[in-house]
Amino acid sequence: LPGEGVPSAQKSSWATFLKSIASFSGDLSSLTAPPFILSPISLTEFPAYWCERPDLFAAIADAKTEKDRSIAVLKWFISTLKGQYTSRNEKLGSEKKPLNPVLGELFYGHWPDVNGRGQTNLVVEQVSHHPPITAYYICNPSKGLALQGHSAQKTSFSGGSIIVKQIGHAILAVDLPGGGKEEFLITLPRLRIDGLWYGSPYIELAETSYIQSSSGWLSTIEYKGKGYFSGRSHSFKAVLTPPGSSTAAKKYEGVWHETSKDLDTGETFTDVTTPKEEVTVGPLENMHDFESRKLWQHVARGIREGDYDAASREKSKIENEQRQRRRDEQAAGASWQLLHFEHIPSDPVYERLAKKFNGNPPTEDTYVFKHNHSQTPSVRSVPA
Ligand code: CLR
Repeated sequence: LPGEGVPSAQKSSWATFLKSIASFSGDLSSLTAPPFILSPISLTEFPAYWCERPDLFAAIADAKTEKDRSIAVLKWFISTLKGQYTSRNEKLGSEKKPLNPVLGELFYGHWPDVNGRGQTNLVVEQVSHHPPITAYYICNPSKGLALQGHSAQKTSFSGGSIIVKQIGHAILAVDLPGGGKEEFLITLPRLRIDGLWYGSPYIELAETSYIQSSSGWLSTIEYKGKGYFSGRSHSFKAVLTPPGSSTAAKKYEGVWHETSKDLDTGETFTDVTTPKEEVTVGPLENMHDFESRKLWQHVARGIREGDYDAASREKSKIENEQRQRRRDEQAAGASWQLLHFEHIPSDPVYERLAKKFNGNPPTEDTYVFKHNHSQTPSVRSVPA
């Protein structure tokens, strides 16, 4: 039934919210939504989804050939999708509206070294507030792996769904045993947020995303939902093509939230029915004021405990403090300095790799991580 997932006291405010998104395109984060749809988690925590299968991430470094590394990257990438796009439904009952990070918000975490896979470190910084842009760096120094990316969204409304175009890309750099690096450009799929009418939103992926290796191997991943070629939600097909050829060397098919298989051998390719490993985060007492969980703690508590007046009071405090900061900066003729990332107008790695598969756009800006691998576990020195 329409509005089924909406608490009765919030039905009219949900209807108002839907009307406002229908007549709106751009930055959804600024729209006021009814309390039941609010998540106590900030968008700066989302990059952790990239590494909740740290073994699959580490396995990329153990592959021996260009082809096998491309297969390992594809396998790891597909295995992140369930966490990226369905975990709020599993944890919070439906897709929710995340907290909109403040400029300079930080999120640090790691996944411990288990069985020689090496420790993986995560650094996230909100590098823009208007529009919201989140930059991240994930590395496993002992395996010579580093993922750097940034994420923004352009939203529109169509046929009762929110369409989210992901802006940004990720580059995975793999140190090769004989020296040198192999690089992978990862583009991001389009999202459709369905179930709005019922008040229980969920994500479906659409269209195509790519993983282009500097070695020339290319993965093309096609996403479909219910009622398309497979009739199942969260379906995908992936083909891996060798350098300079469009003839598939490998084909995979399945559902990204459960399992998929290698179409030639029939063997299982991905299986995410086993538990994932959530990121380890240090204690709140040791956090700087700008670290996400500390910054939002009172808002998050209000949302979790259903005390929405407290949540909105605390949120206003943060927003007012931010506005004051911007005014002070302007008066001083200063601007906010990013801590871990540097903005560059055009990413040379993106440009070089996008050219190989006629990627669109041909160039993109990026946020480069300023430190090196070995610094990531201790980058928690934040200016006052
Ligand atoms: C952020 C980058 C991650 C993958 C990801 C998953 C869910 C997306 C999120 C990104 C961006 C913000 C998002 C969210 C789902 C809902 C939310 C689009 C792309 C919007 C802002 C909230 C809409 C409100 C409805 C739920 C009513 O790697």
